[in-house]
Amino acid sequence: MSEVRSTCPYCGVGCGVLLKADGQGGLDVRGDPDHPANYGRLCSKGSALGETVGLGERLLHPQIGGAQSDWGTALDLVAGKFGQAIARHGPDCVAFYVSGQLLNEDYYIANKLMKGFMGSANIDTNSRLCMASTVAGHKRAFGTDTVPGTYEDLEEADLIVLVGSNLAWCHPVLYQRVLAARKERGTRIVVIDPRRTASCDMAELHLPLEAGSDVALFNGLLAQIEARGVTDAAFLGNVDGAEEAFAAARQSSLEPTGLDPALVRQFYDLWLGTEKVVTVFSQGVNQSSSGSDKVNAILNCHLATGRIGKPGLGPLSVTGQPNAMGGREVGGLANMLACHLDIENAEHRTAVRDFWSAPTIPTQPGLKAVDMFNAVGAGKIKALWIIHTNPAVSMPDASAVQAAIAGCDFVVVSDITAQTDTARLADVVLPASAWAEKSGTVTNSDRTISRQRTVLATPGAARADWDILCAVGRRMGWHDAFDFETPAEIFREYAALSGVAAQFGRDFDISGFSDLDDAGFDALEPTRWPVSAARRGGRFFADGAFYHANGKAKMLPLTHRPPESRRAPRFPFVLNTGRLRDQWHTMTRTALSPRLSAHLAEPFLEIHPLDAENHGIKPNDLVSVRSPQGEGILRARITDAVTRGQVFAPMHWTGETAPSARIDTLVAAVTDPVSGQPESKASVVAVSPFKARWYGFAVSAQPLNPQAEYWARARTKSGWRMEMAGLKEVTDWEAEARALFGLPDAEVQSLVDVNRGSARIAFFEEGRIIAALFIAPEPVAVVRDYLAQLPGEEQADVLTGRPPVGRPDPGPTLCACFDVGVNTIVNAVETEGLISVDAVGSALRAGTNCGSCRPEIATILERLRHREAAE
Ligand SMILES: Nc1nc2c(c(=O)[nH]1)N[C@H]1C(S)=C(S)[C@@H](COP(=O)(O)OP(=O)(O)OC[C@H]3O[C@@H](n4cnc5c(=O)[nH]c(N)nc54)[C@H](O)[C@@H]3O)O[C@H]1N2
Ligand SMILES: Nc1nc2c(c(=O)[nH]1)N[C@H]1C(S)=C(S)[C@@H](COP(=O)(O)OP(=O)(O)OC[C@H]3O[C@@H](n4cnc5c(=O)[nH]c(N)nc54)[C@H](O)[C@@H]3O)O[C@H]1N2
Ligand code: SF4
Ligand SMILES: [Mo]
Repeated sequence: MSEVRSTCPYCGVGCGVLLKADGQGGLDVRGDPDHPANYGRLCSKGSALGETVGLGERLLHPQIGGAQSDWGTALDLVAGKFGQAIARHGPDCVAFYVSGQLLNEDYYIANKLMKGFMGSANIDTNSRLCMASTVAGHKRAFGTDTVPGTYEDLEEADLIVLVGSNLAWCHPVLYQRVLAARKERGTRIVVIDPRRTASCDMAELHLPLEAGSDVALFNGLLAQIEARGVTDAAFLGNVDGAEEAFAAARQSSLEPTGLDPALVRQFYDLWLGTEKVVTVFSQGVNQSSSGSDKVNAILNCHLATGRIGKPGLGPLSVTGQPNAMGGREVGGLANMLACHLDIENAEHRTAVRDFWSAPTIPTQPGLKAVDMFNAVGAGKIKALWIIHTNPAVSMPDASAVQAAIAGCDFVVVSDITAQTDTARLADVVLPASAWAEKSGTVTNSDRTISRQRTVLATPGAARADWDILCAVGRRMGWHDAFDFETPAEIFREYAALSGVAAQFGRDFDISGFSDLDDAGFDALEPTRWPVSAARRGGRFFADGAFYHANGKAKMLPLTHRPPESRRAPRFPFVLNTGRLRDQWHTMTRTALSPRLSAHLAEPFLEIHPLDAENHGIKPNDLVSVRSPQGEGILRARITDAVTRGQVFAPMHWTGETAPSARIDTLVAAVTDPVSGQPESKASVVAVSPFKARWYGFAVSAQPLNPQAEYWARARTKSGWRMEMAGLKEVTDWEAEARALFGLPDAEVQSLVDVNRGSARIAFFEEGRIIAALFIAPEPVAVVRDYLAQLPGEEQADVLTGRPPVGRPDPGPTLCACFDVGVNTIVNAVETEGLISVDAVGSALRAGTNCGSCRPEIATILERLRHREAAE
């Protein structure tokens, strides 16, 4: 079978992949050398895609009330319940909560069904938690939500400023492109982030600003732009509001940033002195109660200097999800219509309604995510359909969201697995086909539309998301409007609608695709919009033509506002949250890969050494974290990567993987007043040691059944590994272990010291280890990565908890592509005298495929160099 060209289903870089079914249910994956997003590169997550397509946890049939059902029954029920709710309580009593991971075709249909036919604008998306502040900021500045530049700008820039973006881990292929260009032209990198991240390793400067103070920092830059005369007077002729913006910037103080003024001056000098500057921004900007203002503070500086839309310069919002951008184009948010048309504009509404021959169209924006789940909790939403997202984990105040979903009259979830915190609460769970089975299009961060193509057969009764939505639309009586048989037909209709939008002067125009035939759709090459008779691709705004009614851009006068939640004696820390290199959101796919699970196998809380000391927290302790919303337990990671008063935790763990580490149960549901985007990065918490009676580490060939205050499990090549800790007194550890592993009769070896409270227990089948448990009264000291490999092996002396002499312990996996552990790298550096990342690559292959681990290898080299220097 030949390779199929498709697009990676994870981040908004939108890398092209070449896929080949391996005939055993898996996939061989490599980067598409011809795709303009990645030119053959892939990151660790993309490279491991083949490990995540197994059917072990797939949902294969519709479920009603937890029992298997069939499509006819399930679709009738869904259509009936939505229809009855609308008939009884009006259209605004129903809602869809969808996702930036839907394909354009799925998204277009969801939006059409809700806005044009059910008659409400209550369709919002997880992009509200992700891109909403950028959408609002773009619209306020440009009069349209359009990313001006392209990825090539990253290669042509002389200065790249990463604001609230951990590009090295979250958009790794773009980061690789930046590093490659840096080799050639010496591109300088500045990182603006309260936390020192992997993206700082190659940076000239890192500005660890106080959480939420970006407006103050960029106001300061704008004041300097004016003071030092770096403005572009001709360009400012196309910009309204400059005087007011400069005046506000002059009044602004740098104090809220908490930064060393000398460091700030260095940054300003670089920015002012470098024409070709790209300011990349992401969730450290968007996920804030002043998120929209942060975006405009950045855009102000680019507008004032005319540094926009030309090669190598401009603001660049990097999108998170594979189709975050497409969602903004199809009208996936509650406050917009498709194709950049506005819900508040009567002419736009009429045009869309006529185009769809729709019975209705809402005149008001619908509920934004946080308000939507509040309305669900208040009983105002009678029927809710959640598609391709896991809000019981990812929404702020997640326990309240969980309770709201559980209490709603009728909840439908479309997912590829029923084993998510959200699906477990649904009345109906519908089996969706997964990315490798689907066909359609996605739009990436630089407006490039790419195809996802089918490479695997859809298993069981699963169906594509657009197909499920259309089936419900038809059953509700709108046969013609939802009579689609292929994604190509939907794409053509969508493209034709964009032609209507273009008549209103909107920039999103792909009308050039409205008569693309099926073969053309199949063969569609990655294409940057617009695609119309008038223009194709390219950059926006260099010519000073904007999309406000008068054709100008707008600069905004801005004032710093601190995060809504304030530190107080009861809650002395700011809780920052974000992503890890090898996990994707709520882990339903990446956690299926042992390689990806090996990088960081347990949830954690980063805390500064002095704060840890003051709060009695020692390395490897568990910590109890409390906020006004909830509480959790995580592993302490003591590091000066965070500043004092700040703690950081990853967002990924769930009720399925580590129930006490669902970080959004701690996050306050505070939002930006303009965009409605939650402040996911600045809640307040208190932290104290969690004193368990016992601590445990387990490995097992089979899934485990833990019962403890704290547990976190991860997949390994040979099964599972798990950390545990509990308060319950246990007198018979062997019985406890048998229950945990579900092994009532297996052959056992054990070493139990009742007085000390320690136990080491291993189970065997035909001489092979099938499970082992290590218990101690303090955090267990065993060689975890070695033990994790043991299930299935014959190893007599497992109870020592460490490898026998002569068997090296590779340590935690650093290079996921070639499975190279930290210890292996340290050992090679020390014994072979390797001095560069490339030398490590030549010796061990580590870092030579996707490159995602290169920053971490650099850190190891740096650390060893320091140690040598100190010795
Ligand atoms: N590996 C991986 N990659 C991903 C994803 C994933 O789940 N895993 N998800 C994708 C998605 S949907 C998204 S949206 C993107 C997100 O990509 P990023 O935005 O790069 O990722 P985050 O880790 O959420 O946050 C970025 C940084 O913002 C910083 N920050 C916090 N508060 C502030 C502040 O007040 N000011 C500033 N300047 N910075 C602050 C945090 O310390 C953090 O390092 O990643 C995409 N890529
Ligand atoms: N504290 C904190 N919270 C955050 C963030 C943060 O930085 N900090 N970031 C926010 C951001 S930017 C984002 S984007 C969200 C992400 O949060 P979510 O969207 O909730 O997370 P995912 O795990 O991506 O959820 C996707 C779901 O879709 C399912 N799925 C996979 N493929 C398909 C398919 O083809 N069809 C269907 N129907 N379902 C499928 C998956 O199994 C999974 O259950 O989290 C937000 N929450
Ligand atoms: S950078 Fe990685 S996760 Fe993002 S699209 Fe490319 S391969 Fe996929
Ligand atoms: Mo996101």
